[in-house]
Amino acid sequence: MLLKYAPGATHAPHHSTKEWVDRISARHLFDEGWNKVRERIFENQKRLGVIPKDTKLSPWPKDVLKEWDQLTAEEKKLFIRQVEVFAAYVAYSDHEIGRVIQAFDDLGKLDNTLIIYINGDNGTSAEGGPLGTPNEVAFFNGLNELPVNVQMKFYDVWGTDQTYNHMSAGWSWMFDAPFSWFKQNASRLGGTNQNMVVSWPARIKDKGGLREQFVHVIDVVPTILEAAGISAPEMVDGIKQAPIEGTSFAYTFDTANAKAPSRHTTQYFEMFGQWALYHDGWFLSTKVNRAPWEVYGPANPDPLNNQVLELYDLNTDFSQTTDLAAKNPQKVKEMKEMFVAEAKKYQVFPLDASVAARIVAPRPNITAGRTEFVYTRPMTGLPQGDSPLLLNTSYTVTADIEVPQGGAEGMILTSGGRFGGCGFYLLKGKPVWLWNMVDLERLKWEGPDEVAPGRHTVEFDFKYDGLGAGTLAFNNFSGVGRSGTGTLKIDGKVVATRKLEKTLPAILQWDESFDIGSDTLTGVNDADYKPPFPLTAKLNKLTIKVDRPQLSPEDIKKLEESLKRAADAK
Ligand SMILES: [Ca+2]
Repeated sequence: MLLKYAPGATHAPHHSTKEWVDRISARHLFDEGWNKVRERIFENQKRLGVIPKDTKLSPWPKDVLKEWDQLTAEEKKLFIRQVEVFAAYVAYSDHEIGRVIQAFDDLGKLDNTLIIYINGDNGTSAEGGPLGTPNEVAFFNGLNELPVNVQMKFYDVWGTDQTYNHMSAGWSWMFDAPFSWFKQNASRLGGTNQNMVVSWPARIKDKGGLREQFVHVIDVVPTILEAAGISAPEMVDGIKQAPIEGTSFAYTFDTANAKAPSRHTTQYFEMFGQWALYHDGWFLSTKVNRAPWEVYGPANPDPLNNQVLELYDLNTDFSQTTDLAAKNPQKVKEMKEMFVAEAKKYQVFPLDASVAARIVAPRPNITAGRTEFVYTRPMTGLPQGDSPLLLNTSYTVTADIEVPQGGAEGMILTSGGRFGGCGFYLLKGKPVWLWNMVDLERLKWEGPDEVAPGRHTVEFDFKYDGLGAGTLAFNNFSGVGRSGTGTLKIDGKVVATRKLEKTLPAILQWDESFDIGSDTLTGVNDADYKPPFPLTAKLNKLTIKVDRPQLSPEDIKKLEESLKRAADAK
């Protein structure tokens, strides 16, 4: 029997229960701040023997993150709340994992059960930015430093369904001790090095033993196969399988092999154009050139070569603190060639250092090449990727409805939800178009009168002012998130007009769907209605026309010139 238990924890949003948050808060674990607590974690790691005694604690990144003593009282209060909610989430999920293991014990099966416990697949995430955020959807729309006074409005509901919360990156750096940097930084051990616990009482006799062999997460499957005494299938349902690429670490189970050399000798790492190569204890790494919260702005145009390369000897330098590249230029050259070979072998090329531009870039889907979408009946649950995207474009949404005697209410069309999205609905009979600007502001167009009984056309038209997502191909963000003017009409007559100075540039709340005739999960405006908010008028037809901006030859010329200037400046 194989069980893979993978909770959402501790990915953002950090959602625990009040019981766990109260339990953690009562312990005041973080009151001394991230610098002091980090030093304590480091001392504990040495005391427990999980890091070598001579490990150096990587320095605090003063140019990127403030030291705790530099913070205001309000910042400290907010950040402690953020980390207590995160810690409650960790403790809560750890408790639930304990229940799963207990269930095997209750069955009398624990002795002959192999348990592999990995509490992350990367370092701690820093996508909350230096200040944390009550809403990660805001982060992915470029609002990566929400002022503390804005965040304090969410203090009491932090970690509940009213927030899509993440913590300050100061805590993330702390949790990655003794290493530096975070998830996304594939060239730093703070972005990749995780502890792992393996238990199998019937087979592993070295209870409490420590192992330091280099092991990668891709080694888990070969280890399970070896433990179970089976080999990977060559064919599944008539389809030839790709080879398993990891190396079993079952040899480390034997006490005699406690100090055996690692059998996994070479491994590449890459994410968003930051890369590294491990080989026999040596570690070639690109110098970090972008903090994980810096997702907008031009990307490194040549992530393979436009890098500062650093070299570490992890045999003697556990925490990647002493750069030996200048002393070993030949080794650097050889390892870069080895990275290129590994990257070719495992389909890593082409390297792409862009982040936000990749989020915005259209994926192959059913909407490709279409400009008009007609829906003839209510439906829910359409993934946003298969629905017309209304960002960075002009569009017209037209609903042909029949209002019964006594009037109607309910959702005509919605996409996204509480943390960012749009809605087109009848509220106490009046038509409303609403843009939820990542839960910080709600921009509303509302007709002054109820739509009378009978057949009507309700329409929302938006004229976008920017050049659109086409500028991203030139490493240029000027086309997205720009202004535009929305007009709400009933039977062709204008009832509300409003100009937006800015629009959402990247993404709606990603775990909500595109719904017609009702609203699933969260609503875009809790003040107006509660989902599912079914439409009580009859929907004859809903038409969405999208008029995406096209770059003119002059626009393209200008963008090419600015791209060339940027490249020359490097
Ligand atoms: Ca919804």
